[in-house]
Amino acid sequence: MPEPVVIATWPFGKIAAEAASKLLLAGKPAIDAAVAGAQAVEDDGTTRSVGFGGIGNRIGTVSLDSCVMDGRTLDCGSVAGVENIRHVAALAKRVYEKTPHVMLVGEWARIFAIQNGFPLDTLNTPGSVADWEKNRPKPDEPHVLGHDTVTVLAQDMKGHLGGACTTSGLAYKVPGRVGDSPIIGCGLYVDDTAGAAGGTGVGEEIIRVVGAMFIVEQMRAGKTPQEATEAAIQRVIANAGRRGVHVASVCFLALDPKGNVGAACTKGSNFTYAVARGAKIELLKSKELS
Ligand code: SD4
Repeated sequence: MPEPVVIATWPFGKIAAEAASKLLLAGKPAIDAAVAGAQAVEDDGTTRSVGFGGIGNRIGTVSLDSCVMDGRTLDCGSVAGVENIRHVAALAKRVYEKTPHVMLVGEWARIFAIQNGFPLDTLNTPGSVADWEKNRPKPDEPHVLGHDTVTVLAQDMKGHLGGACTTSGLAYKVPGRVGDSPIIGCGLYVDDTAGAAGGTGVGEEIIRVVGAMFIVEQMRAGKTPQEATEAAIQRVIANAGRRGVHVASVCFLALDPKGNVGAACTKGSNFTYAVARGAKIELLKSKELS
């Protein structure tokens, strides 16, 4: 029986990996473990970029994006621009469980949440409001790129893959803006027959390369998870060169059907990620490319 594996973005990925590993070691499916891992970070009020305590948009509203995918069946669900609901990864899962659709957005995603028993919640905390006030850009200043999504990829004891991605998106984003995180194929893609991948960083650049799907298809074609994430980052870098813009912070994770993992990011991203094998969890530093 394969040893369960979890890989999750950023130092708070440890919180996710711990919660996900517990379920995997109890024999639960990868998709449920990934959602539980994402939810543990959504519940952590000190993480300024996910769920409760996430940082607000330009007008101070916390608006959440999430998606989930089950590698066994390609079942996937997604919600975007959701306010006042904390557990958006679980909500994204509910979308494919309860409707024939993949994605719900905005006010109607919130109504769907209420219909499904998710409580209305205040996502701002005193700390997140204070941080928002302290760091807010002036109206004519460019975007402040504060970010950090949690993306969780898991493999269960039956060898199946599952993933979840949840975020409050870029800090101070324009109201209504949606990044890569709730878009299947961009922030997350999971297919038992090829692998799982996910991203964090400036969503506009991840969307431009359809990052997660690109990486999974590279693995399908024979690349290792490490090679596949590096190929995606090279493409992000090439795009910036071609467009004459600076290279944004973009980071990718991947997990193949054999339980091998890989990670790569653009220079200066300072990207760390958690890897759990069985009950052992470690924090690793990603390779940076320029
Ligand atoms: C977004 N990719 O909304 C997200 C933000 C993020 O690490 O990941 N930050 O663009």
